[in-house]
This record gives sequence, C-alpha cells and structure tokens, in this order.
Amino acid sequence: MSTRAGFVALIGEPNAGKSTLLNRMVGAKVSIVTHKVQTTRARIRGVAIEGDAQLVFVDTPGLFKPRRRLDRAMVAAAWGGAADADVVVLLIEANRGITDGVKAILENLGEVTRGRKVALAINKIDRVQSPALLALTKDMNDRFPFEETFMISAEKGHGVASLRAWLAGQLPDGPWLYPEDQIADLPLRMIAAEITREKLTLRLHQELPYQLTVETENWEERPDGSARIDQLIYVMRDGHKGIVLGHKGETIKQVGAAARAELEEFLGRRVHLFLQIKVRPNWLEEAERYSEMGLDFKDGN
Ligand SMILES: Nc1nc2c(ncn2[C@@H]2O[C@H](COP(=O)(O)OP(=O)(O)OP(=O)(O)O)[C@@H](O)[C@H]2O)c(=O)[nH]1
Ligand SMILES: [Mg+2]
Repeated sequence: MSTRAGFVALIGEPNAGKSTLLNRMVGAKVSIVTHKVQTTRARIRGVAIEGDAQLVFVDTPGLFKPRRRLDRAMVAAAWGGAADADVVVLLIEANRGITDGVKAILENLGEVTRGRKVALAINKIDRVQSPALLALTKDMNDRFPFEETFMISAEKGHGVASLRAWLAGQLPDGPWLYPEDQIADLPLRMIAAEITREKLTLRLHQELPYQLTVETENWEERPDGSARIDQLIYVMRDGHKGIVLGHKGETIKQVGAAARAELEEFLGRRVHLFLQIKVRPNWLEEAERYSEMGLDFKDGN
C-alpha cells in the first residue's frame, strides 16, 4: 500500500481557533485553548490519520505585532512552522473579517510559503450568516492565491472533515512519520505545564497570564501507579504572587484542582500535583525559560 505523510501548519491571528482546530483534527486535547489571545506559545504537533495519509498538524502561536522578547520568539516560531510545512492553512475569524492583522499576515505569506500550497479556513462560521461568508471568501481570494477555501467551525466541527480530506490529498507520498497510535509529540512534562498554564490563564485577568510561565520541575512515578508532579509558576512581582495565590490561597487551590483533574484524565491515572510560585523579575530574559517552553531564545533578539 502506498502511504502519504507530511506537515500541515495552522497559522493565523491570535484567537483564530488554531488550537481548537488541531485538537478536533486529532480527536484529543493536545494544545491548550482559552478565550484569550496569545494562548499558544510554541509549535505543538498533533497527528491525525485519514485513509492512507498521516497528517502532522502543527499548531503555532498567533501572528501579531510583537513587543517583548517572548512575543518576538513566538511570532518567529509561528512563521518557522509555516516555512517548514508541506501545506499551510491560514485561519481567519468569520465574524472579524479582514482585520489589519490579517492584512499584515497576507503581506508575508507569499514569501514564507513560496510555492507551497496555502488553504484558507474561515473559522467560527457558527457566528455569522452565509452571505457575509461569500463576500469574505471573494475578498480574501482577490488578495492571495489560495489553493482552496474552507468554511469551518473548529468548535462545532462543521467543515472539518472535508478540510482534512483535502489536506490528506495534498501530502507527498512517503512513509508515516509517527507510530500509528501516537497523537502528540510534546514531552509529558511540557503537556502537564501547559495544562496548568491554561487553568491559570482562565482564572487570572489583564496582563497577568502574559507575565507568567509554568515549568514541570519533577515527575515521580509512585509504586501505587500514581504520579507526583511538582511544578513551578514563575511570576515577575511579589504582587503577582499574591494574586496567583488569591485570598487565603483560594486561587491557586482552584487552579491546582482543575489542572490535576485534567491531568488525571489525560494520563488515565491518579496525580498528586504540587504547585509552587516563584518571583523571578527577569524570567522573560532568561534563555532557559524559552527552551523549557520549546522556543528559541535567539529568535527574540
Ligand atoms: N464560536 C466559535 N468559537 C470558536 C471556534 N473555534 C474556536 N473558538 C473559540 O475561540 C477561542 C480561541 O480559540 P483557540 O483555539 O485558543 O485560538 P488560537 O488561534 O489557538 O489562539 P492563540 O493560541 O492565542 O493564537 C476559544 O474561546 C475557542 O473556544 C468556532 O468554530 N466557533
Ligand atoms: Mg492556540
């Protein structure tokens, strides 16, 4: 039997629904999702199978105008994902249309993808009426030579099967890149750190989610089959530590409980999760924090 395999990069503005789409394609939660922008910080791979094709989806950080070193490293990782892929899917939000951010992406897209196929996925169609979608499709295709346009709802699943089938047909012939039963290739300790960061991002407000990072410090398998996981939450100020702790430690307790529940579901066994907060004013300028996140520190220069 002849097989196909290749990389499909999902790119777009922050919040476009890239991680939601990756998870739906894979059929499991591999990449964290929140209602806030800039949730994903590094490239996350998820693997899906369609007939004789193995599709390696690459979720990327949102593309935006970077200010900080971390932002620059994230945006560089996203464009790097597009540059390395066999096929690129640009996601835009149906309800937001052609924003300045989308225009800025289109300016770079041709050069980065050079000759490789780019599809447009208009996401969140559950939020708009169809006449608006036709106009948006035409306008986008007047601006860039997309191979194909798909109207999807990553959240509800509409249109996702036909996008996946089309993508499978675009991949080159070749052996599969991962074992048949593998769905992600992020180390478990990183997945665990991401789950905690998701719960923090959902509970904290304003700038705080953007000024913290989570690392798994220790992972211990226990004789009874459970795992003890120790994580560090890096924040920049004493005041931030107080907010993450919350009144009488309520906030961190809730975050820990939510993260533990999801980890137990993911791992299929009991987890003892210990969270510690560390004030580190300069963590955004520390190379080790970037490698822990799966980013290249030098990309932030
Ligand atoms: N209504 C609706 N909401 C969606 C859809 N897809 C994603 N969302 C929501 O949009 C928000 C952002 O989704 P994400 O998947 O985190 O978006 P992202 O593009 O990965 O965002 P970044 O990682 O910040 O770049 C979440 O609240 C999702 O639930 C959709 O098809 N319809
Ligand atoms: Mg994301």
